[in-house]
Amino acid sequence: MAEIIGSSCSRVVVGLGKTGMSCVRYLAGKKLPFKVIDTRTNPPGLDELKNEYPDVPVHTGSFEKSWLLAADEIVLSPGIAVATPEIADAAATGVKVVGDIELFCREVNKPVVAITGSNGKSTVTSLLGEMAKAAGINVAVGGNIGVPVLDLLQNDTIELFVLELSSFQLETTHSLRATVATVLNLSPDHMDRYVSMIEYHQAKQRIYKGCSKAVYFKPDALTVPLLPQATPAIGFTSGLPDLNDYGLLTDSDGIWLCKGVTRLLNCAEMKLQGRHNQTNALAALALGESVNIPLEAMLSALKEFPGLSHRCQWVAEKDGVVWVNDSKATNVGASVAAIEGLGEVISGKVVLIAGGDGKGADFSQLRSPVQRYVRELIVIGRDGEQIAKTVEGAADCSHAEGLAEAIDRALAVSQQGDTVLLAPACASFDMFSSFEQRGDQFVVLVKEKL
Ligand code: UMA
Ligand code: ADP
Repeated sequence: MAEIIGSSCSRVVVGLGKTGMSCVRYLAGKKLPFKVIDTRTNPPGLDELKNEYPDVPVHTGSFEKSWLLAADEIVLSPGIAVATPEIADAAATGVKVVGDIELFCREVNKPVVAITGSNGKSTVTSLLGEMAKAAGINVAVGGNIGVPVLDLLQNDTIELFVLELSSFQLETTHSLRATVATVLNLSPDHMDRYVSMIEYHQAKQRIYKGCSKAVYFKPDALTVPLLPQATPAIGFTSGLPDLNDYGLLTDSDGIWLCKGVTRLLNCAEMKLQGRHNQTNALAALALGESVNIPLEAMLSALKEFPGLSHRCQWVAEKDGVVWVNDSKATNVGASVAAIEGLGEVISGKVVLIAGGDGKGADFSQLRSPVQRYVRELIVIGRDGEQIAKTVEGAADCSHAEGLAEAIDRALAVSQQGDTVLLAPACASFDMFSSFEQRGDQFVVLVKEKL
């Protein structure tokens, strides 16, 4: 390993987005030599790289194969798959392929909580960060949530790292050894990048490698850690828990978060809404317990945490109709959770706006919740038509050119007691720059039109 870490290692950073630039800053800060490649002709960090690090060799517009083949180590951004032919060819000749998380793992010497799953990652990551803060712990939160992990290392007073990790990041992570790791749930996502669910599952399972403790969602077999029996594990569930697990108890006075037979908090005291957020709260409690965050601080954070923007976010109410922005529902599982979570508690029905870039998904899981809870499905975007075909007959369906037209249609068909829900089950990239832009536009248009 010494030659991989030392300055004699020939290293190529591939990708100049947020991750690539954090790797550049990190390696330059350590005075380690490296080159940079980005396949885009004008990638985001190029000006900063040229201005701040003029001596670093850079190649843009394609993979410079000769650099890749001559490297000892490629530091690969998550947006580029390890299976990309140019990367795979280099790996086949013995070049090590790592990501920013692996560089972080080589350096970190404080407890690390590692969180993955198809949905709920950002919510659980932020919530756990808030729990740690409430306990007076100097915590750093980062990873796929938007702050590259190497940037977190600049502060040497941090006592605890809470990391959201995507399957893309896990593909290039080999020595995580988290203090506690979790796969929150697993449903199809990124099927344009993975050959099958088996490959996606394998990428997610990498989070458990070498962990001291695992937390998993008992009803979802794909989250069960494939680890030696000796590794301690805590389960959480949406039903009644076993003695040392976390779960939910429904009683005449509401739904309770429980550990074993002990009632911890009535869900009515939380601002987070929906069954999926109740299990997210349980996951955060189990993770927090694993890094010794006092229960009292965790419960006080749970009462205060308002949830994140674009995740089942209340936008407005008019004429008895509530408008909700769940633009972050970028896959089918997330959209189903939102439809069911809201559909179960409202007096009317859901008017659903869905569609966008489906990332190769199979939309058939939407059929049953649409049939049960949706008054009308309004489809938008590139794969809207495919969603409409898949759920045909389950509910009324209409097509809109864009968000503005979809909102007009929702205004026309919604009735008192209904909720109009933007939960696209798709990524946004066919029409918007990000899920945030899609959600922001929805919020602005709804406020204009009501
Ligand atoms: N790209 C190229 N050529 C290159 C390098 C990148 O075309 O040489 C393209 C990629 O295909 C991708 C885009 O550029 O479409 C961005 O990729 P990137 O690897 O440069 O991304 P970063 O800006 O570094 O952001 C990444 C994560 N992005 C991805 O995994 C695609 C961010 O998660 C993360 O917040 C950030 O690192 C900090 O850790 C975003 C995301 O969409 C929010 N993640 C996916 C998800 O949540 O579903 C996994
Ligand atoms: P991620 O970071 O994994 O994308 P978020 O916390 O940002 O997760 O939530 C994304 C979407 O997933 C939300 O809009 C919500 O509808 C849905 N969601 C959140 N938690 C869960 C869960 N535990 N199970 C299923 N869906 C969920």
